[in-house]
Parts: sequence; C-alpha cells; structure tokens
Amino acid sequence: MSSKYPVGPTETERCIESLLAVFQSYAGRDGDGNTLSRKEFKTFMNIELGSFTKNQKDPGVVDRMMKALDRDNNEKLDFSEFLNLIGSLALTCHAQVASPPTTGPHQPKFLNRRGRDRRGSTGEGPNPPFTTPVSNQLTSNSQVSSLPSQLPTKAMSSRYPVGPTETERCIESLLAVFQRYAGKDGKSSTLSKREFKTFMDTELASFTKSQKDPGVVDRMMKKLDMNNDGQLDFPEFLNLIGGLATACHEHMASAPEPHKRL
Ligand SMILES: [Ca+2]
Ligand SMILES: [Ca+2]
Repeated sequence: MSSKYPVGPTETERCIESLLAVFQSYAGRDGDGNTLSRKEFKTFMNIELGSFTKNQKDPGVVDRMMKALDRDNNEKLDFSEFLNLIGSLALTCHAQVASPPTTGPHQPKFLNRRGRDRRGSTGEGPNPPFTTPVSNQLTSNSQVSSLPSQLPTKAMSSRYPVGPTETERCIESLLAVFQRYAGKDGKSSTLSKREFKTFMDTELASFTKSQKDPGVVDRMMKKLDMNNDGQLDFPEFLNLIGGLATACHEHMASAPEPHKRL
C-alpha cells in the first residue's frame, strides 16, 4: 500500500495501515483470516497490549473483553469489532489526557457525556464508507461501555518497558494527530471546520486530491459531526479513522487477486 503515496504515508495513513496489518497478522494465524478467534485475540492482547495485560490481576479480563467486543456473539472478532477495541482504548487515553481522573477510575464518563446517540448513527440514504460510526457503536452498546474501566489506567506514552508496539504507536498517533490539528485555533478539544480541512488536506491528501467534487470534505464534516455543533470532537474524529480503515479493509477483502482480474 505504501507505494500509493507520492511522498510516503502521513502519520494518519500509517496508522490506518497499521490497524489493517496488525489485524491481519493476528487473524491470519488460524484458517480464517477475516476474524480473530479467542486464541488469536489473546495472542494479540498479550503481544500488542502486553503493557496492559501484564498489569491485570484478574486472569479473566481478556475473556471478558472478548465477550464485550463480540457484538454478534459468534465467538470471533471481525475487523469492526476489533476497531471498537482500538477506539475504546483511544477514547480512554484521550479522556485521561484531557481530564485527569477526578471522578474515579470506574466512571467512564466520556462515553456518554453528551448523549451522542440522539441523532442515531445510520442517517438517511447510503452511507459512504467513511462514516462508519465506530465509537458510536461503542456508545450504543452497553456491554462495551463497561470496557474502559478495564483498560489501561495510565496514559500510554513512555511507560513501555520495551518501547510501544505497533498498536500502541497507532493509538498514540491518533491522539497526537488530533491534538496537533485541533490545537491550531483557540479551542484544542475539537476540530473546527477549518482545522478539519487542514487535517484532510495534509494528512489525507492522497484521498482529497483524488476527489473531483470540491464539496466532499464539507459533506464529510457534516456527516461526522454527530451532535451538529460545527466541530469534530475526538469520538467524531475516531469515526472518520474507523470508517477509513473499514473502507480499506473491505476494499482489500473484496479485491480480486491481480492475476484473476482480467
Ligand atoms: Ca463477532
Ligand atoms: Ca461535533
């Protein structure tokens, strides 16, 4: 995929690629490369999120996380279920960075702090792939809402005994990129329309340049802005990343092998 970028992937593109690559490298360990089995998920958690799993005294925590993430109860995690984990981890880290836990570790306030589901996630008409509501799925699933209290209690940076894994680096990138662009005007907790455009033109230029319709970024902003306040907060931003990752994943999954194309 990297060869598609004229000047090398941006941090956001690298992160999306990491999500796909990490999922595939663990999901591909048994016969079915489209899903993580329980065993594969455990391997993923132990290797990629070892700094979290090693701190857990409860040996059942990974099983419980699997159960919470497995929305369709098929004992496997597909890519969108996997993305919910990443989104949930990123939200947890972001909440810790944004506001140190004064309300106690067991109140994942950020998940429902503004009643995000009021507008619903599907909307009308066909959904372009970039609006797949990843973190919205999180907030609408009461099971998953219980996850963050089990997740790392510290912000993730600089606490790794052996350096961050690819997954940890990706989560850190998501936080860093959002903060970098959201901090360009006065209010650093959200992306204004202008900041979002800068983000799109800089971080996802290979996408925006390929669009013939000049209104596409405006429309994306509108779709992503779930609470219609003209700003994108971090969960709304994560929906974009999740949607892009899903689109890439589906594209790769459905693409015929090159020699079969003709
Ligand atoms: Ca599943
Ligand atoms: Ca908003």
